[in-house]
Amino acid sequence: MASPLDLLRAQPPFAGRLLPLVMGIVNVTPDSFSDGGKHAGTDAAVAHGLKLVADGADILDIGGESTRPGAWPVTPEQEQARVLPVIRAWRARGVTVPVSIDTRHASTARSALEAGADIVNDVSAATHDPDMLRLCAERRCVLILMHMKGDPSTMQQQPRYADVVREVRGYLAGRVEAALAAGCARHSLWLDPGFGFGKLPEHNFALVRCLGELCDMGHPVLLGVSRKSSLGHLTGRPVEDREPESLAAGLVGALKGASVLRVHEAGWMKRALQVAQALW
Ligand code: PMM
Repeated sequence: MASPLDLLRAQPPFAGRLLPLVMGIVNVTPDSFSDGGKHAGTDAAVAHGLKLVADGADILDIGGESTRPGAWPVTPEQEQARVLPVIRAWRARGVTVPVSIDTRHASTARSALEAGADIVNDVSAATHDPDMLRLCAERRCVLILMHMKGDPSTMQQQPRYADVVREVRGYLAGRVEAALAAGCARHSLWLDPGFGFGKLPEHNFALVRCLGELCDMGHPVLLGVSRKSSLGHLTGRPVEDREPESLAAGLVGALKGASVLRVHEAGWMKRALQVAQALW
């Protein structure tokens, strides 16, 4: 099984950096904003992950708690009951791609890593649970540190920034320092501007436009634009009809230097990247 870091290093060159990896999303939740309820049962979630891998996903990201604006938290127990059987089933069925656990709870991250996950994707940048950094340091796993202003229940209530790019960059630099102080290895920290998390469309677009400034921090940068409402804001399309928007935004992210694209339609993103790479 290739480690996430080996996968990143083995990517072909693209636009002055490397072609991004594609992370396919499996939300085992009744209420995620983009695909809520579609893969809420274990069997449906297992099957969806297998399809994403068959479509070419390089990584699977599984989450059991919705972080859509206004969402209320779930308990770690509820979250684990949703995600652990799915991760175990993927491994039992021979899935070899790295699995990322999208959680803010250290207990969920720990049990997911034991069940076969490799990466911790924490939308709170390990601020929600005081045990998260220590756990990731001990397990030497990749940790994704994402910027979010506030928390999901309040984050879209009039977010304000003087300079969003500077603020997000400064915040992520601080979280990198905290993770290093807790014993995490520098190369295992991936950064994410948190598209849609406590940001207006203009903030999200500025962060993609200036993604190079985050990439220059020396860590792989993950971008999650797929089906997000700022894209719908541009074209007026509802969430279930935003694939062209998602592919276009993903490609811009790739050209700006993203190392990982978190998407719902992994096969379509892979095909778009293949063409972009051939023509570039
Ligand atoms: N977006 C969502 C959930 N988890 N994790 C990271 N690292 N980055 C994101 O942009 C992100 C995330 C919400 O989107 P979804 O409901 O479509 O999964």
